[in-house]
Amino acid sequence: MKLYYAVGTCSLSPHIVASEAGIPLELQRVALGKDPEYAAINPKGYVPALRLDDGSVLTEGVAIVQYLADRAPESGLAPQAGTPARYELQSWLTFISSELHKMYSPWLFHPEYGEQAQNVAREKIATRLALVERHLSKGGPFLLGSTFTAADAYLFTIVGWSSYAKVDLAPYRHLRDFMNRVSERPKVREAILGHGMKIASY
Ligand SMILES: N[C@@H](CCC(=O)N[C@@H](CS)C(=O)NCC(=O)O)C(=O)O
Repeated sequence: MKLYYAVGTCSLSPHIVASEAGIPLELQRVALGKDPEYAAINPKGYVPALRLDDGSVLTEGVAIVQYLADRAPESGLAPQAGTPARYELQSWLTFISSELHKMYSPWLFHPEYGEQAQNVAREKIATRLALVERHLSKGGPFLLGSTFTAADAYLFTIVGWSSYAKVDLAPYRHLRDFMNRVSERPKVREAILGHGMKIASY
């Protein structure tokens, strides 16, 4: 399988899931917006995309991480389809995608939107992070409890943008503990470095 990725982006999330699942990935770096060949592979133009072994291309991070996790059910990265725990995973993945990912990006990555719009995005993000903080304060240590899942990989990836996006994580002690805990996992570190990124502490 081949992962189309770009440094510093949400394509880190499927990379972490593959690494944790023990699935070897061929990696192809994409120059976002400047790569006509990639536009033919994924007409959406963005990363991530996953070339499957049958040659087809799967897009959307939330679908890709579940596809990868389902290739290694013993990893626990995604609970079995149809179980309440799987719907809980999907609930978190959707929350991270629509309430966090798409609040950080594009809003906080494009200064041309202006400070007022960016501050509105930061306020929204703060209410969402407070919710995650309350959830993790109940013990966690991960979103679904004791097992690291694809939702943790995605949350880690997006919250990892906070310093760049000037989102202050100081009020969220449990979330910062979570970030440090995840970044200490050897397979996560492998994925971060393989993605051309640096390991941070929170
Ligand atoms: N809905 C997509 C969004 C992916 C996305 O926002 N990718 C960003 C990087 S984090 C990107 O490639 N942006 C470039 C663009 O939109 O052209 C997903 O969740 O996979």
